[in-house]
Formats: sequence, structure tokens, C-alpha cells
Amino acid sequence: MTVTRRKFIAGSLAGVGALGAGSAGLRYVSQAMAQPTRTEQTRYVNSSCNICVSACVFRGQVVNGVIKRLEPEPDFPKSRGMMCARGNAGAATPYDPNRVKSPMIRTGKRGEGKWRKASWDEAYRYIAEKTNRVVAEEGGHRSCIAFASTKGTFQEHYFHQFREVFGSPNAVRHPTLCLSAVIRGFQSVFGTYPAVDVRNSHYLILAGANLAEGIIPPATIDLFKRPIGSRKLIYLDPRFTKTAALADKWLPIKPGSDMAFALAMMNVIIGEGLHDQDFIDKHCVGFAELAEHVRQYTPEWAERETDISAGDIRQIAREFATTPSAVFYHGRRTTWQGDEVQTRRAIAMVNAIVGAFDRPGGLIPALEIPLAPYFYEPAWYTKFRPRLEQGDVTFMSPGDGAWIPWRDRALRSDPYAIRGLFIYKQNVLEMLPDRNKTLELFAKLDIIVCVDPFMSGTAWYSDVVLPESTYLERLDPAVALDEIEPVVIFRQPLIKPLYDTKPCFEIVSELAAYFKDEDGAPLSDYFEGSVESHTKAALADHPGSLDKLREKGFFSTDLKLKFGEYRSGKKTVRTKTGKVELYSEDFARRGLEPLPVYRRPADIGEGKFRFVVGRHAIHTHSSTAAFPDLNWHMKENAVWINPVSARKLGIKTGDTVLMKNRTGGEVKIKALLTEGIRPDCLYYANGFDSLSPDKPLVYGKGASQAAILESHFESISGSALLHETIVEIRRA
Ligand SMILES: Nc1nc2c(c(=O)[nH]1)N[C@H]1C(S)=C(S)[C@@H](COP(=O)(O)OP(=O)(O)OC[C@H]3O[C@@H](n4cnc5c(=O)[nH]c(N)nc54)[C@H](O)[C@@H]3O)O[C@H]1N2
Ligand SMILES: Nc1nc2c(c(=O)[nH]1)N[C@H]1C(S)=C(S)[C@@H](COP(=O)(O)OP(=O)(O)OC[C@H]3O[C@@H](n4cnc5c(=O)[nH]c(N)nc54)[C@H](O)[C@@H]3O)O[C@H]1N2
Ligand code: SF4
Ligand SMILES: [Mo]
Repeated sequence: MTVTRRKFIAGSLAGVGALGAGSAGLRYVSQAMAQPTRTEQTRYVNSSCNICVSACVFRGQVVNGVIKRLEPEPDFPKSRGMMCARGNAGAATPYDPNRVKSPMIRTGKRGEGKWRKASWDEAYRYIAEKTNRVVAEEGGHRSCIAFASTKGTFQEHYFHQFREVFGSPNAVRHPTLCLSAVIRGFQSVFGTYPAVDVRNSHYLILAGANLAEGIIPPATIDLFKRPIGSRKLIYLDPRFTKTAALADKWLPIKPGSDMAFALAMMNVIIGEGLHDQDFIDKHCVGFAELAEHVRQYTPEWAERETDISAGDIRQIAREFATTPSAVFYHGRRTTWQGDEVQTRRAIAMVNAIVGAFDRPGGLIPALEIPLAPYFYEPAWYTKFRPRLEQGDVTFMSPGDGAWIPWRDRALRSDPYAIRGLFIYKQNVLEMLPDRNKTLELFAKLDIIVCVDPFMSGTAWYSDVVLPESTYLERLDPAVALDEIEPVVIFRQPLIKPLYDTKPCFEIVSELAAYFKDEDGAPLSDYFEGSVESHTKAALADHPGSLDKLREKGFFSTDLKLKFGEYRSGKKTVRTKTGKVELYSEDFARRGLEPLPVYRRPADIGEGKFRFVVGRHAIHTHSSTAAFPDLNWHMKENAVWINPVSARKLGIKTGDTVLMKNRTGGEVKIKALLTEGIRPDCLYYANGFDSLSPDKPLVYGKGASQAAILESHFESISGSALLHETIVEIRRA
């Protein structure tokens, strides 16, 4: 097989000049806001946030070369003039004293914290020497090196590109820790993971989608803007969250029984003839089979499964079916329990049978502004092996992988050995369930490289840490966000990089020079141009858009979403049949249940608890708990326990308790008694007890979720299951 060299799309690159290397962008000054005094030079730069995936566009104020504050860009349609606490606190990230300030090479044992500073060249040499050696030991199979990353920063594309030109199939990206189950579930019914028109919905059901704290603009903003009273919110969650506080009804559902609730809703809607027969006749297949299937799932049956009364289920089903803009929100992080994909299918079907699709206040496929491709063609290697966990998942996303089965196989070297892990923007030791297992994997590896601006727990256990410049110091290429109101955004630097740090594109394209392809050509040949030229190339079809980006941080086009295009036949849903699929022939062919069949979650056992996880509004995962501007609000996490359960165990608020799971995980943490959690569940916030002493504000404080979570996965989507952890608890 011949090796084709990767080339950026030549046409779009023609005539590309430098973007101005961060100069033109930096000079944008809003006349309305800038009030420089004689001594102070103030300028404003619009860019997009990187503290979570939502990438809200902000207006950054820079005074005398120092970032003072980030304010929301009022015209940005996705966040609608909002900037959350985390986004605000992001202004301090370049100045964090605990940043990694230059490449670091480990000198002591892993995790011992002995490092030496290195030049970039030294670090690259070190990585290449070790990596090339283990690849040679594996017979030249580059599949022994794996690549972990979280999508969401636009530089991640380059890391992904590096994996592809390096020639390893083993990408383990974040979707199976996040939303792969809901994507599979909704795709199988609607052909897509649609947007939800929360703004126009008069009847909204949220099942464990904690939009007030798991912030996802514009849905979160729209939730707060719905006039209370005229619009109903039904919220199902074993915990009383901030979203529960906004709801007309909080239903503390028994964990793992959401499918029973959805099936019983359909039993009522179809049984009482409240379904939208016209929509079903014109746009759906498999209604007869579904109607027959849900006859068994009565509200009385569901009451026993869910702890939600049959009366409530009937009332909600009737109101839902008769409100013309009702919607059952699909969910986001759906790494919950066993039947996750089928649960999401059931929720999709509740929407379908009342026609909550392609109508205001319902589900609608999002739109995306097309950008010209500026990446590369794939490289080919004659030595190729399929990814490790290829056969373990029905719907494998080859570019993303499935973390839990992948880690199990890597631990067993099944069917081949993994010798190295390159990590970009993922805190694998603190965000993967069962930290001990991940540590065990780390112990097996010969080379671990971590690209992170901070010394995360994962970086602390790596061999080489390559500090990326923060999002406020770099240019990130343009990205189209698929939304109800589609936009294109990018990032431009507010300040020059502090310390000896670089953006990912520079890091991977420089590192690539130390590796060769099968033709003997350096892999750096596959990296052409610069982030500037890629950005220009991507925008080739949108004249003037670069100026808009520089000025506003985003642009939109006349691409506008119109309701009714699917109903009128102008557009077709992207399923195999071109119809909304209630009964799935595709699932049946793959040996999966074509209709969602409910199975009761396993009993947790006397005196035990189910541990569930969930977001906190002022923190992102494991990465912000040590931000000083946020840490003051919660210096340590505490485990929520219902007073009824606590009394039986003699536990009071403030007591230190010991929690143990079934697979050797245990943590010590303070207790917080609250009626805001079911008596059979426990919860605490994420981000604490980091493994890294270089995060002093959270090192040794509280407990880590990754330390108590057991590892389980679901085989349809490969999704991790974070609510299958059963724990015992007692006073320490
Ligand atoms: N502030 C903040 N916002 C974020 C993020 C962040 O880290 N911080 N992260 C972003 C990301 S990546 C994601 S994926 C989203 C995730 O946002 P969400 O999808 O809202 O996810 P979580 O908050 O993790 O969990 C939702 C809720 O499910 C509840 N729950 C547990 N078990 C069950 C059950 O069986 N049934 C029901 N009905 N509920 C259950 C939990 O108690 C929890 O409150 O948030 C995004 N927004
Ligand atoms: N216990 C538990 N586990 C979970 C979840 C949970 O709720 N609880 N949620 C799951 C979900 S929904 C998701 S999406 C994943 C998220 O998993 P991760 O993406 O691993 O989560 P973060 O804690 O945000 O870690 C991101 C890392 O990237 C670094 N970082 C930040 N900015 C940059 C940058 O610009 N460049 C680089 N190179 N690095 C950067 C941060 O310092 C941090 O170390 O976790 C999943 N796992
Ligand atoms: S929701 Fe908050 S943290 Fe996330 S991108 Fe927007 S401002 Fe940043
Ligand atoms: Mo996520």
C-alpha cells in the first residue's frame, strides 16, 4: 500500500496571508466601552470561553496588557448575553501561580512529584525516543500508542490529526463518558440528536437534565426566561437541584426507572387516544407495534417502578399530549444505567407520538453554517490493527472509542498491548470511574504524555507535561456550532502567551518532526500552514466573516431555522426509512430489542445506597474547583444524605464518614444531611481531592468521585455508567 501524504485543501489556502498574528484582533476597541485614561491603555477583545464546552462568546477587557474582566457579548445568540460564574473566573487562568510554566520531564517515580524543567526540543526528543522504542518492540505497530482527549477546544482537532498521521486507531475521546447514549437513542428514532426549542415550549419535562446547574446555553438561559406560571416545568431527579427549585413539580424518581415513566406516559397517551394521529400517519413507522407494546406498561405498574404516583403520571401524560408546544427534553450526560440507549429511545418516542417535532417548542434538527474543510487527507500504514475494543460495542464511533471497555482490554493487553498514552485536555485519572483501575493502567504504560496548562492529577502521574497556552493567549480556528440559531466562532488572544507555553497546533506539528511515516518522511509534512491560514481557509466561502469574527467573536449568516420543513416534505429525517422510527428494524437486525423493554435495576440491598453524580453550577468537572475565584464558594465537598437514612446510621451533618463501593473503592468525606435527596441515594460534587499537590486548594480536600465510582458500561453505545455504583457508608 502506498502512503499518501496529507495536504491541506490547496484551493482554499490559495492567497492566504497571515491573519495579523494576533495584532489586528487585539486592536479591536469598542468605542462604547473603552474609556482609557492617560495612564491606562484599555482595549476590548471578543473571543470565546473555554471553561466548558459551550464556548460562550465574551468581550474581554484588557488594561495595560492585563486581562481585567470578561463580560458577555450581548449579541451572541447562543448565550443570549449571559456569562456564567465559571466563565467570569476564567479571566484569572493565565495568571494562576500553579500553571505549568514550561515543559516538564519526570525524574522520580510516577506521582512522586519530582520533575525537571526541559526545553521543548528536549521534551520532544524524550517523547520520540521512548515512543519509537516501544513501537519497535511491538513490531512497528503504532496501535500500541493511544490518544485520549475531550472535544470542545478547537485545538483538539490538531491533536486528533496527530493521532491519525501517527497511525494509531486507538482514540479514546470523551463521548462515551458524556452523551453517546442519548445521541444513539435519538438518532435511531429521529436520525439526529436534535436541538430542543426550550424558549417556546409551554410544557417542559426534564428527567435528570439539571439545566440550572449543568449549564448549557441557550437551554439554560431559556429555562430561566420562561415566565413562571404560564409555562409548566416537570422535573424528575432523585435530588432536589436548582432546576427542581424552578419546577412546578419535582418528582424524586427512583434512579434507573425513567424508561418506565416514559413507557407509562405512552400507555396513557395512546390508550386515551391523545396521540397525534396525523403526524404519526405521515411521518412515523412502527406505531402499531409501539401501541401494542406499551399496553402492558400501565401507570399503576410504573408507580411501583418509579415511586411516581399513577395519578401524577396520568396527569402529566394528558397535559403533555394536549399542550401544543410540549417537549420532553432528551438529556445530555446520559452515562447513567444499564438501558441508557433504550431509555433515550423511549423518551424520543414520547415526543414523536404527540408530534413534538418540527414545531415551535419541540425538537428540531439543529443547523450548521458550512465551513470549508481545512484539514487533511488520511495517512495509510501497512501495519494496521483495528482499535482494541472494536467488537465490544454495537454502535462504535471509531474516532471516539469507548473508554470503559477500552481500558479493560488495555489492562489485559487484549488482543494486543498498549504501551503509551498521549493525553490532551482530559483528566483521565479524575474523570474516569474507578481511579484505581486507571492508575493500574498508568502503571503498565511505558510513556505517558499530558498536554494541559495545569498540573491536573493526570499530569501529575505523567512522564512529560507539555503546557498548552491558555485559551486567552492563543488563536483557535473557526468552528461552526450547530444550534437553533447557528453561529461560527473562534478564539483570538487577549494577551501574548505567558511563560514557555504553546498552542496545541505548534506542539503537535513540532513533535511530528521527530516521527516518520512508512515512507521515511517526517510527520511534520502533514502539518501545513498555521492556525491563521486554516482559519482563513475555513472561512473562504464567507467573505468578510473574518473581520466579523475579529470584531464580535462570532458571525451568523442568513441560514435560519424554519419550522415545518420536515412536515411539508421539504426535508427528510436522516433515518434509514426516512421516517421517524418508533419500531427499529435496524435494532432488530443487530439483535437488539426493536422497542424499549423495561428491566428493573438490580436491588441495591439492605442498608446500601446508590451513588449518583451531577453538576455544580460554579464548577466544571474536575478542572475549576481550584480556581481561587470559585473555590471560596465551596472549599470542600460533602456527601448528601437524607436525614431518615442518616439517623439510622447515627450520622450528623459535619461527621466524617467512610464510604465503600463493591470493588475496593473507598473515600472519607464529611456528611451533609438534606431532604434534597432520596433516602436510598448519596451524592457529592465533583472536582475535589485531586491527586495533584500542585492544586493546593483541592488537594486532600473532600473526596473524588472517580475514587468511589465503580466501572460499568453499556454495550449499545459503549457509554460508561456512572449511577451503577452501590456503596456502604458509616461514621469514620
Ligand atoms: N456548571 C456546569 N455546567 C456544565 C458542566 C459542568 O461541568 N459544570 N458540564 C457540561 C457537560 S460536559 C455536560 S455533559 C452537561 C451535563 O449536564 P446534565 O446532563 O444535567 O448532567 P448532570 O448534572 O451530571 O446530571 C443530571 C442529574 O441527573 C440526576 N439523576 C441521577 N440518576 C437519575 C435517574 O435515574 N433519573 C433521573 N431522572 N435523574 C437522575 C442527578 O441527580 C443529576 O442532578 O453539563 C454541561 N454544563
Ligand atoms: N466522576 C465523574 N466523571 C465524569 C463525569 C461526572 O459527572 N462525574 N462527567 C463526564 C462528562 S459528561 C464529561 S464531558 C467528562 C469530562 O472530562 P474531562 O474533559 O476530563 O473534564 P475536566 O475536568 O474538564 O478536565 C479537563 C482537563 O483539561 C484541562 N484543560 C483546560 N483547558 C485546557 C486547554 O485549553 N488545553 C488543554 N490542553 N487542556 C486544558 C484541565 O486543566 C483539565 O485537566 O467527564 C465524564 N466523567
Ligand atoms: S456556560 Fe459558562 S463556562 Fe461554559 S462556555 Fe459559557 S460562560 Fe464559559
Ligand atoms: Mo459532558
